[in-house]
Amino acid sequence: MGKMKKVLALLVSILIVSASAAALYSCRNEAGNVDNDTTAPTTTAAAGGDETAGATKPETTGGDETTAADIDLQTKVDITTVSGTPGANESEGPANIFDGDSSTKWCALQEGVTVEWKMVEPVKVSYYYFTTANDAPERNPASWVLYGSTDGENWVEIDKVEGATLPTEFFTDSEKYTVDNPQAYEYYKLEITAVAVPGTNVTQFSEFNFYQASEK
Ligand SMILES: [Ca+2]
Repeated sequence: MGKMKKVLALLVSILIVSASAAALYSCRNEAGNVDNDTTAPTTTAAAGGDETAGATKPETTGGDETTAADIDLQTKVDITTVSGTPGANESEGPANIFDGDSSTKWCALQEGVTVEWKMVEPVKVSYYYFTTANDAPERNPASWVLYGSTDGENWVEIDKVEGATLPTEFFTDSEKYTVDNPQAYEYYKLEITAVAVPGTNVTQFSEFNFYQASEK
């Protein structure tokens, strides 16, 4: 009987291992689907500027009905114009906050950093949020000022936040910050004036997500 139990236990173990392997495989498939999905918002966002086109693609807009018509402003950043406090190395520069990829970050070796950029056309920032990076939440932005400009020289303060707490979890979206009475600007500037733990001497985040709400 003891041997029978051992054989049974072995069989059960094999089944569990097989099931786990199957689960892992299906996770990979799901991850693949997620990757596919990440391209969908870009398509949706591109169509967002043209509400008629968006309406003809219910399969891409149906997933997120409340923001389907909002414009993902990352798609309207002229990426060649992004400049600011350099990253710790060439692969961690400020343009990384607009690539829609939480695995790439802007990581600057100081507190008090600035990034400026030009949009391909004037846009209104209705709301925005950050995505944290892959490590070190003490480097998260805690205070910042967002500016807009029509000429890239004269700046208007759009929003100012002090003492915010971003998620300590990695690769995680912050809460949304709403801009009161958004106006159209072609140029934007973001100053991060403090990080979560003063004295860290490093500022980082992976994404600056910003949207123009649909006007109905
Ligand atoms: Ca990124």
